[in-house]
Amino acid sequence: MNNHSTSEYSEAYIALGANLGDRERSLREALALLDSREGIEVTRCSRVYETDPVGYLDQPKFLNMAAALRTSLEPECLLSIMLETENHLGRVRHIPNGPRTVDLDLLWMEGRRLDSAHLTLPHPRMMERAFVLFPLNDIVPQDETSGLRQLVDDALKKLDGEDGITLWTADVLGGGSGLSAN
Ligand code: PH2
Ligand code: MG
Ligand code: MG
Repeated sequence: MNNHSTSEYSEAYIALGANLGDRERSLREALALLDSREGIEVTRCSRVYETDPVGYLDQPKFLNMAAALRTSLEPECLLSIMLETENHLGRVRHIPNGPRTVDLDLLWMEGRRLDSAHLTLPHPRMMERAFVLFPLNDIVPQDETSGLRQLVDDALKKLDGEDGITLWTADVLGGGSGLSAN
């Protein structure tokens, strides 16, 4: 029985990016690894976009996507599992903002605000980046209650256009059947 209005679970939104190696496979594996962890369930995935690099320009194009997670973990704990997942998939940090097999960024957790040494929520730059906003726009429901829908709508209006972003695939997991047990 559970008559409480608050849940022990939160909905978290993450951004995924990859621009080295088999990019699509890295995204898929990152999602499967996250989903396999205790306290994390991947509930929705955006389409995948191919995007021109932003910031540090002399690097290959990215594949970017976003996912919604249902999690019982606190933000810092979720973040450390995301970093473990990056490391597991062979990410080596050479150049800040440079090429990577997979980059996982925690964007939003039900409007929670946090400013610690390792983590700032909401993610400070997410609303300026088309490669984050387009994927998010795919998966934030119209009736999302923590304010993210409104933020995404407002930010999309301020964007210059669709420069540097093309749709890569509508279904990175293949067949739309979700994540298979592994
Ligand atoms: N990530 C960065 C810097 N630049 N550009 C694109 N297109 N996609 C990214 O994911 C990306 C970037 C830092 O994490
Ligand atoms: Mg990033
Ligand atoms: Mg990152």
